[in-house]
Amino acid sequence: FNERMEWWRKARFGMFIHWGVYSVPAGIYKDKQVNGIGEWIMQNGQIPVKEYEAFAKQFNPEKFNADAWAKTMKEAGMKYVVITSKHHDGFGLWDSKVSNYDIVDFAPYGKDILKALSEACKKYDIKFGLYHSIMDWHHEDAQKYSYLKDDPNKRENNSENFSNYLENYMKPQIKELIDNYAPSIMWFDGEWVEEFTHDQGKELYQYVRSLKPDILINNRVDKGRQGMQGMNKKDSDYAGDFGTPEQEILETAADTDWESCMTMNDTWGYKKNDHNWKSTEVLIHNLIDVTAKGGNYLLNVGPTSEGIIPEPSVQRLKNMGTWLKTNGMA
Ligand code: FUL
Repeated sequence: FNERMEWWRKARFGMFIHWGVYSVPAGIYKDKQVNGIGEWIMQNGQIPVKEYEAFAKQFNPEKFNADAWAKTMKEAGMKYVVITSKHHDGFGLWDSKVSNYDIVDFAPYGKDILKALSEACKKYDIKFGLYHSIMDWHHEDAQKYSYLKDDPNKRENNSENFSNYLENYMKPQIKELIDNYAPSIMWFDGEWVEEFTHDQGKELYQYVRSLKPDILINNRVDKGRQGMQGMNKKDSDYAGDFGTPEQEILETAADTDWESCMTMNDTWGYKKNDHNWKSTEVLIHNLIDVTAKGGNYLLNVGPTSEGIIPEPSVQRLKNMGTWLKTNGMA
């Protein structure tokens, strides 16, 4: 365990990327602002699957430049990246063979984003990780019929269907991801859905590890695992290599590995009208605070549907990199 955690413990600073179809509406549905975080617009705006798919049909990030993104990470002093292979909306950023709901088969762009980014990261010596949602609002055996409050087809949570989704859709997708991009990290989320069980979580952890023995897996692979839940050493029945406090920094050092993920404004996925940026000073302070307590800092960017990391984020990352260099830390 210590051996496979070694690079990660030294890494300290990584980039989180929330990117997907939600960057098209960018916080606005039917001319109205939808409250809440941008990548949740499908549920928060109660957008029917068909209408959301229409946004996917417009997702065409022509300005995406994988090399420039990896360079931005490098210059910021970041050592790894975790990007959304699939968020709760179910849309994939790679060419999946078990689904056509992805960037290559469903969107006009038609190019494999994960392939381009993983290759660029290799060039800049940045470790590549994937965020993958267990909850899925698009798959009919997952939450498709339960995320809308008044869906006419609504059905009670159904563990039989859900296992079908897990075994015949999610696991094959994860296998594709590991086979194709050899990620260093699998970062799961959405594990709180009713249908998903603790046993399935433990099994999923073992499955991923069997595919790539040295991969790192966050605690949210298992049931009810927000923040540091289950990271207490006594909970050894729980799966997961590191805890994931979200938008918070632990009060004191922990005796287990942890990573604090945080937004630079108030959303993970891009929202046109969110301009509430943290200052560079605050971000540097957070990085120092987290690392002083033995954690890693996973700082988020939410690129636009054109494929651009918002300028205020790029500026702050540049400033952080300069500060780290000036102070002999990068
Ligand atoms: C949460 C998700 O629901 C958010 O959309 C985001 O991805 C955050 C990092 O984790 O659980």
